[in-house]
Amino acid sequence: MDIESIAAKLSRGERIDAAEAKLLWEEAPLWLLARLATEAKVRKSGNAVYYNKNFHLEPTNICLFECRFCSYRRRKGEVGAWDYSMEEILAQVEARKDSGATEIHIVGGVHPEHDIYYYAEMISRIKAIMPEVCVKAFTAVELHYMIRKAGLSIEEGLRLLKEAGMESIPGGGAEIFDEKIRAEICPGKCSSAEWLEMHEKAHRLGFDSNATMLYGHIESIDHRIDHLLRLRELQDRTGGFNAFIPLKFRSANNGLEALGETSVVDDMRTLAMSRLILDNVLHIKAYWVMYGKATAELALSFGADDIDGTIEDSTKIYSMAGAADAQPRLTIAEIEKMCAAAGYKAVERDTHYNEI
Ligand code: V47
Ligand code: SF4
Repeated sequence: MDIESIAAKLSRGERIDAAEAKLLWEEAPLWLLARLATEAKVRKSGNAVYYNKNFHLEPTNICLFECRFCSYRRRKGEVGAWDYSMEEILAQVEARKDSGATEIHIVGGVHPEHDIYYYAEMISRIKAIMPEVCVKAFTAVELHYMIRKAGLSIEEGLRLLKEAGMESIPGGGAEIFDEKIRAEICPGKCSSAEWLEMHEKAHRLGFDSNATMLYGHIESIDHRIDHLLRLRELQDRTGGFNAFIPLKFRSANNGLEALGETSVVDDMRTLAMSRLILDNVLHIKAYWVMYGKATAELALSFGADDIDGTIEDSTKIYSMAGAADAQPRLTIAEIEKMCAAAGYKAVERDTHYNEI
């Protein structure tokens, strides 16, 4: 096994195993990863780079977990905590109902008192205001907690939310699947097996979803490869993942601050290797709110074919962890310019990647 033969295999569209991925990840020159990832991207999405018009709702940052990488969570009553009422959330939707958004992404802390019936009501009242919008809501971690708390089976809980109008599940909460690393960075949170089970059951009930990986903290390349292979294995069985999103650990204001942040070169290698290992996932998202605009543009030469949303990315997860823009905004003209500079065409999509 050498780099040249692995590269030839990838160019023929063949799958690589863990050992081949490790050699490539650790030793291939950067230009080769860019070339191979670009070939794989073009096979899947031609000259398109996707974006969508969405906005975020973050009902609360009160959370009963204490993930060490999180800059966002607060205890009830602590300075910086928020917990919007139902009426306040609906007012946020009302204010943006004519914005042209096709997606609302709802995510937040795991609040000990808000239950699944409260969130089902929230979704159905949002849909009454914006009937056409796609609600992409709750990480597997939030879902796992609210469904178990209600004493429901996973299927019963997911069906309840589906009937309320939820269509898709975001990719958060995956972190790193390796059990030892997971126990170090986010003890007590739903396990890797439970995260994967939630997505598998959701796919079987007709939801589609995304998957993420939090990298650049205490994990090794082997842990990243293991994470990607567990996703590839599930995708082989269900085909329900739309996109994979590598999430770069941002170090400000959290329990892992002393680690600092990984390099942009590591970001590019991680994007390219995600594209090459996940041969059965159509889209790789370079989430510009986390990378910043310049790095997101660079990512388009390393296999990414999606840059997520526009309109107003009101998420506070990244600004509170030190990402560059406190009020992130990207106009459509900027997106078009960014994609053209990378040699691609910006294409608007909905949550399910139908072109608009
Ligand atoms: O699970 C928290 C991550 C995730 C930090 O599905 C951090 O379209 C870096 O999953 N540094 C939530 N990352 C956000 C998320 C997401 C974002 C955009 C699009 C989609 C999608 C999903 O944020 C958490 C965690 O992995 N996170 N703190 C931090 N300091
Ligand atoms: Fe809570 Fe999510 Fe932060 Fe973990 S990452 S502490 S689950 S808000």
